[in-house]
Parts: sequence; C-alpha cells; structure tokens
Amino acid sequence: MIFRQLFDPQSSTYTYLLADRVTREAILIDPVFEQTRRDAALVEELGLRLKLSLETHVHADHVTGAWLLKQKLGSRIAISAASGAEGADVYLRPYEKVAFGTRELEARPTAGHTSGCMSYVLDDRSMAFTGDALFIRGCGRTDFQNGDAHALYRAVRSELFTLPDDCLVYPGHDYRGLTVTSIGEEKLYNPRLAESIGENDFVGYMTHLGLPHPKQMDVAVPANLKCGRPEKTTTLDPDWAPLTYTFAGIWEVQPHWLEEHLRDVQIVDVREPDEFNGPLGHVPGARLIPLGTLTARAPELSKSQPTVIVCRSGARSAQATILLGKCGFEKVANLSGGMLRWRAQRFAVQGGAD
Ligand SMILES: N[C@@H](CCC(=O)N[C@@H](CS)C(=O)NCC(=O)O)C(=O)O
Ligand SMILES: [Fe+2]
Repeated sequence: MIFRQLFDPQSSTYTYLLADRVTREAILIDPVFEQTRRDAALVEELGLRLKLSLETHVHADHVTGAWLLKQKLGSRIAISAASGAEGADVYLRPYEKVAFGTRELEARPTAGHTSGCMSYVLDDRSMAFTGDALFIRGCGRTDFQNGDAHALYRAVRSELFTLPDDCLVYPGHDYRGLTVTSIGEEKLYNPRLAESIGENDFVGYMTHLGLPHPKQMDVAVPANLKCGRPEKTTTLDPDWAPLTYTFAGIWEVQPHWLEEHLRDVQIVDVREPDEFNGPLGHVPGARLIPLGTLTARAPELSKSQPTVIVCRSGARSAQATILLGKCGFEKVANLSGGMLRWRAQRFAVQGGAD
C-alpha cells in the first residue's frame, strides 16, 4: 500500500493518503481546503486516481477540502450518515467497508468528540485513523457539536482498544508535532483514557478542560456541514496560463505553451552570464538577471505582466519563483525542465551552439 501523512500547520490537522499500489486507486482522509493544491499535486505526481475523500467528522477548526477535490479530481465525498452533513456522495453506516483497489477500511462509530465521528481501520488491522476520537496521549474535546464524554469513553474502549496492541494509531490532529502512536501505548499511557482510568474520572477531566472555542469555528462548521462547498465559488488557481502546481509548491509552465506565448510574458533567465551566452543559448527575448541579484533587481520587472523564469534545468528558476513571490509578484511560473528540455524539444533559441 502507498501511504503518506500530510500536515496542515495552520490547524495542526493530519491528512492521510492511502492508495493501492497495483490499481492506483486512492483515498484521502480529512483533506484541508487550503491544502487542496498540494494534495492534488501529490496524487498526480504519484500517478494515483483519487476515488474518495473520507471525513472522520464535521470539523470545527478548519474547512474540509472534500468539495474542492471533487471539482479538481472528480473524487466522491464520504462521511458518516450520523454527521448531518449535506452534499456527500456516500453516507457511511457503522461497520461499513470503504474499498480502494484491493484494500479496504472499516468505518467504526467513535462518537463523543462530535455525535457523528467515525474512525477508519485498515483491513489487516495494522492502522487506525481515529480522527479526533483518540489523539496521541490525548483525545478530542467533547464540549460542542453534541459532544459527549461518556460516549467517547465507551467508543474508545469498544471500538479502538479492542484492536491489536501493535495497531498504529494515526490521529486527526497533534498540537505538539507527534505523528503516530499505537493502541498498546495508548491503553497504557493515555493520561485521559488509559485502561486503568474509570469513566467518571475521564468525564471529570473532560468537563474541566477549559479550552476556548476554535478560532475558525463559526466559519468551519457551516462550511463542513456542506462538505466544504464555499458560499461563493472563487477561482483560487491562476488562469493566465495552463499552469501545473507541484507537490514541491511551485507553479510550472510547459515549454510548448511558452513557445506560443513568447510575446505575452516577460521571460527572466536566472543563470550566470557565461551560461546565458554559452552553448545552450537562451529563450528568445529572455532578460538575464542572475539568481543572486534577482531580489535587488526585481523592481526592473513588471508586476502586472506574467513572468516566466528560466534556468538550465528548472531548479534555480524554481527558487526564483519563490523569491519573486516574496517580492509581491503574483503571476510567476517556472519553465518546466529549463533550457535542457527547451532544447531537447527543439524550440527556437537565441545564441548557443547547434
Ligand atoms: N486553538 C485551536 C483549537 C482547536 C481545537 O479545539 N481542536 C479540537 C479538535 S477540532 C480539540 O479537540 N482540541 C483538543 C485540545 O486542544 O486539547 C483552534 O483555534 O483551532
Ligand atoms: Fe474536530
């Protein structure tokens, strides 16, 4: 199986990508709206087909990326029937199976943080995705969205602590940077829920957490009750060229597009002068601004005209797109593959050797 743990630093949320190595069918558990580009880029770079996005619950602290992923990649949206969310394609019942390729997850009802929480357990019981039911040495709060500490205590015991001790637990959040735990560890060391702790002790602990409500709660809950569909559809992606966003966080343009639009953009070559005038030559009309001088010379460039950045292989120019972004340039893209690919595809060059 292909497995990746992804993190949203704004809300300390974990998103999990699971995919069948053979069929390339993939599932994303708890995607975050603002990370949709990143997640879609990873799915594409790994050569996967996103079948489904799967929510552990209606989140109170961030908006789900489920709806936006459906628009971008055609994935279906799954959430528990008990969540009360509208706009999903699949409403899961307790113990329903969710397949991706030859693998499957079982939806286990773990209400308590919210009344519609589900945890997802992998077919061989080696991994459990517990959302906000069980954290690493902690658990989700129970003071809103029909939260119920009694229910959470019982669900953790009946649905999670019955899993093998070496089953890895991947939570919905971690606020300290921890990434994974196991059922055995949590049964022993969870300060709220360890096996030795009684239900009333747990309820007392949860009643006195005294946490402020999540900052995004008033926005996040209504949006998540619609599976992340925004009130107004905004175009988040730049539309001046058919750009691709890489998992590395760079917008890229393909050589064939640039060749047809040489006059519509400013082309900046960030190599050194001897390379610009060397055997590879340069893109017709390109302006030479070596990477080391780019920030200082950025005022020479227009912010309103789109900028395409070029170097030998596409690496220094990728860094240059980040530098120009920091200087306030919004329409910037990297020429994918740099001069090497430009020459390999036999597009016109100025200077250079044959
Ligand atoms: N400061 C965070 C709080 C987030 C929060 O309350 N998270 C919930 C999960 S949705 C929780 O259970 N937190 C447990 C804790 O903070 O101990 C925010 O404003 O977003
Ligand atoms: Fe939550």
